[in-house]
Amino acid sequence: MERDENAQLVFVYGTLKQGHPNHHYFEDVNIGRATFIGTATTVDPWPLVVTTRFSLPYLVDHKGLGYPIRGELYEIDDRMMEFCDDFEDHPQIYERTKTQVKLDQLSMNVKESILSEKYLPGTVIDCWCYMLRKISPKILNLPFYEEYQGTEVDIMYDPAREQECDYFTYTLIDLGIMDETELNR
Ligand code: PCA
Repeated sequence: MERDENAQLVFVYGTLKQGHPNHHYFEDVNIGRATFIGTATTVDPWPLVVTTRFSLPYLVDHKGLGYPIRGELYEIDDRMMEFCDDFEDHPQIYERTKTQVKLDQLSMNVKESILSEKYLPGTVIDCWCYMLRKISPKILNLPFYEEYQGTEVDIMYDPAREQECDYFTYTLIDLGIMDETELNR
C-alpha cells in the first residue's frame, strides 16, 4: 500500500461504511481511490439520528449532545472527495466539516503496510465528516445512537427509493430546511 501525499481523511459513520448500501462507491476505482485506515470514534459526543422519509443517518453539528460516534476512517484522493461532496449534496444537505476522531483498530492492509508508521491506534486524528448543520429543533428530539446499524427505523434505507421521487426536495422538507408550502409555488 503506497503513501499518497495528497490523500485526505474522511470519517464515515453511515451508509458509506463497510456492509452498508453505499460502500461500493469506495471500491469503485473509476470514481477514485479510498483506503480503509481503520475503525475510529469521534473525540466529542454528537447527536446521530436516523430520519427523513429515506431513513438516512445524520450526525448533527450540535457538539455535546449524544455520544462519541463509532465509524470508519478512510484516506481518499481528490476525485473520491469530489464524488462524496456531490453524493452527499454538500453543502446543501450534509456539510463537509472538520472533526477529530480517535483511531481504534487499524485495518489489516494498513497494519501490514508502510501506512502503519503514520497511523497509530489510540491517536487523535483531524479529518472530514459529513454533518448536518442546518438544524431544525425537531431533529434534536429524535433518539440518538452511538453507531449506525441501518436497522434503527422500521423502513430501512434503500438507495433505489431516492430515484423514485425528488430526493433532494423531500429531504430538505423532512429536515425542516425547506417549508412544504414552497413546493407548489
Ligand atoms: N453517508 C455519509 C454521511 C451519512 C451517510 O449516509 C457517511 O456514511 O458518513
